[in-house]
Amino acid sequence: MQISRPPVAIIMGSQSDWETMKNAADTLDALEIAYEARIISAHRTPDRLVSFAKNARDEGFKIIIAGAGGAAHLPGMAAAMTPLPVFGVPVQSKALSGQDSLLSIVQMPAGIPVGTLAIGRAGAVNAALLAAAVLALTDEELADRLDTWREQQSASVAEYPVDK
Ligand code: RP5
Repeated sequence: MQISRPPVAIIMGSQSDWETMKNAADTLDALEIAYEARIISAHRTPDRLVSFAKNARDEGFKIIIAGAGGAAHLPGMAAAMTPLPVFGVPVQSKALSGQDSLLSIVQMPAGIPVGTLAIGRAGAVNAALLAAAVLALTDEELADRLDTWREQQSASVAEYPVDK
């Protein structure tokens, strides 16, 4: 039987990454985009990674958001094994504040792209928004929801600062 997955997979290297990656999930929720979130460690569960990445497209996923910290090989290794777009989120590490995660994810050799976002929450939110923008190319109702989300964001920014 063919498994039908939601359009977005959010994968992360550890339970400890969920606090960051939940921001991607919350953003997808706000845009009514279905997703599946999974813990897949490039280092601790390599077989799980191979199985996931090699089958992701056939199972129906369209976009992968991959978050990891430290020696963050997960996004790059996933991208090596799937033609789906992979957006990488560097999780803020304790030792090096996420600089290690960022450099591990962003410096992919030519030929295997990972769209790399900012460290931490901003990167997770923006990965979800990029996923939404890609899916909206072929989904007019989602395009409308994304337009509304952006309009609401603009409307929420006060024009003048106030003393607090
Ligand atoms: C990475 O190591 C994970 O993505 C996580 O950010 C980091 C620490 O993992 P844990 O020791 O919390 O499992 O692989």
